[in-house]
Amino acid sequence: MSKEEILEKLKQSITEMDSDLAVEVANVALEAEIDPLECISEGLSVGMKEMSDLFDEGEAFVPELLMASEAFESAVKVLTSKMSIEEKNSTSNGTVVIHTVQGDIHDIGKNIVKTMFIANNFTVYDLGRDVPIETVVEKAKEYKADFILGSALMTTTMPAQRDIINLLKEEGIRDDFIVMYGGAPVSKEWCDSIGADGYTDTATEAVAMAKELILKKRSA
Ligand code: B12
Repeated sequence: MSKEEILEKLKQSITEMDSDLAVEVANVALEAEIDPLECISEGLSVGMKEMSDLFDEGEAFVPELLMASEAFESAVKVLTSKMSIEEKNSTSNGTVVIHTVQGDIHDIGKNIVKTMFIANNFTVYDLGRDVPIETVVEKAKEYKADFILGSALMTTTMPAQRDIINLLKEEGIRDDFIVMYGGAPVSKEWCDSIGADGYTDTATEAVAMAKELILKKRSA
């Protein structure tokens, strides 16, 4: 199989919600020594985006989205198993505390973002979903995080993103962290209005932005 065929098959394994196929093709990709990151961003993530779009058009439903995300995670497990061995000795790009905000249990997108950060050699602490504002701030301090990453999938839970920033300000530690937010209803305008440092609507762009922001911070 050519690289293009492998990427296409990885995408297909997600849109067909087929975990067995996802694992099988991930193994083929490893054997063919195709960059695991490319497999995730140009294969699996493309499939996940297609599933999200199908949902928005009323052509796919929640159980299908969940099965697709299971296939996604099974393939990522295979793809990153080799990477972790290769990259054992390399330095972390930064420490990340990631969560889904208080009151919100949607974590499919958060898990994709987490996967991409782990795959790009960040040290990631996943606090889970429905995480109280105070816990996010406490854990960010405890882990000496460079980044606070937060996902919100409902308009009713977005205000928790603002409250986290306000709590950081109250404690006088706002500038200790790079705060990036995302999730379907979240926008750049919202993030600017609450004083977040970054917003992207895909996990791949989030990694690129994080690398840029930390470089800027370290050279400031
Ligand atoms: C799957 C789903 C569920 C699943 C969640 C399973 C799970 N483990 O996550 C279940 C069935 C449990 C569920 C429950 C509910 N849901 Co729901 N759900 C969805 C659905 C269909 C898809 C969300 C999803 O996973 N998308 C796919 C992922 C890959 O996309 P994503 O999260 O946007 O992530 C990408 C980007 O946004 C970005 N990103 C994400 N996070 C971050 C973070 C950072 C830092 C960055 C930079 C980027 C980034 O990168 C990701 C990958 O590229 C959406 C509809 C939609 N179109 O969003 C409704 C939706 C979010 N749900 C909704 C609702 C109302 C609910 C419920 C309240 C329903 C109910 N009455 O019980 C409950 C919520 C309970 C709660 N307290 O949270 C509404 C929210 C409406 C609103 N107020 O805004 C939506 C929009 C559906 C609708 N149209 O009404 N839901």
